[in-house]
Amino acid sequence: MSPDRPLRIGITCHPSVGGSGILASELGAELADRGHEIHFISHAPPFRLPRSHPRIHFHPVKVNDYDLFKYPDYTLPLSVKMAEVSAAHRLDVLHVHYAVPHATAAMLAQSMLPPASRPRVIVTLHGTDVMLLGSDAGYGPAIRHALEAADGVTTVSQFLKGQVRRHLGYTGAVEVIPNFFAPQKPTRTRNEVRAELGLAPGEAMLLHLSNLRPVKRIDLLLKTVAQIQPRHSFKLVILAGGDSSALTIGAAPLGVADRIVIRENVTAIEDYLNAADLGLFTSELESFCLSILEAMTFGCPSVAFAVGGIPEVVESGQSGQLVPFGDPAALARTVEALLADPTRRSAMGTAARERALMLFSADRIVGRYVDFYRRVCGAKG
Ligand code: GMT
Repeated sequence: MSPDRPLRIGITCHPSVGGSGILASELGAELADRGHEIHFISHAPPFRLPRSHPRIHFHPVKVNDYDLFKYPDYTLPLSVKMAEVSAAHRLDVLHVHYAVPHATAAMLAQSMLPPASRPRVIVTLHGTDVMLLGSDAGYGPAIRHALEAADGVTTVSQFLKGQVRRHLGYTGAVEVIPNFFAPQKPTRTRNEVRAELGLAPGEAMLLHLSNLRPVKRIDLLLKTVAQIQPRHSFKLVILAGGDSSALTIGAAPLGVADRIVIRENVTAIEDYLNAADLGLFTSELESFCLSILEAMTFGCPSVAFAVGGIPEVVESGQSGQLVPFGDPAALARTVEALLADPTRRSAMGTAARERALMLFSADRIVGRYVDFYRRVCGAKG
């Protein structure tokens, strides 16, 4: 293969709001901007995928609703669609994000095709596919089998690479390619956004973005907010990728309902990132934490627990502040100290932005995926 020929790449991810789907969509968009032909294969168009781009195509997978099955099956129609798109568009690579069920479907698709027209399969592992499903006896062996059959495996942090061996016993090569963020321009000014959110002059804007799954420990987020003083110095804006009714219910008994503003399924996240003063995250585990990176890109440092791959993203004390897991009081004190010291917060924000651009921008990372694709294609072809 000529080293300059644009690649034909199939991408499959979970299209719902979640880090792996967001990363896969942004990677597809960036690859298309660099001249590669991108084919998304999924049951719905991924969240945040540009709606019209001449080199981005979407191939829907129809999910069955046969009475015969108690649970609808997605893996088989996905694999058939992957094989169909691979053959019709002569794909070089099928790049699947999140192992379950995509790695197995890609493996099946590959084996349905004649050897000469098989795309290379690359699996990017994102987090819970390893740390949760990898240790589930009903999934682990299937995930490991699919990784062994794949042509390339990547993880989004060094931490997650270690977890692949630990949870799955997979000992093959794993390439670490960190997440990246390619922000859009904000569509509104900082003041417009703060007015929309009802922030009073002088009130600091804390920001939390997540899908509110149990691993995000929203219980600890609310306990932290309940301990931040002075009480009227801030509001916490939560961009929720999903139903936030449990969050509202949990806020009332802690007396923090008036400190919290919730927005669900926001697409123009840049408007909010640009208006925020400090990120606040309470996950018990994260392979990376894309949301912290998104905030960093806008010069907004975060306070978080030092878990999983977060210390690879944030240098504590420089580009954000990390505290040991499980101590909301420590998080609250850290937030208070940074809210009280705008000079330090601003220096941290500058360091956060520089680090984000230096290590985790599209320009730094997308080329590493392209090099990896070409290496994997060259190695087999
Ligand atoms: O847990 C989530 O929020 C979703 C999950 C996913 O698969 O979409 O996120 C994982 O992938 C993100 C993108 O690589 C990482 O930034 C998150 O840290 C990771 N989540 C966990 O490891 C729990």
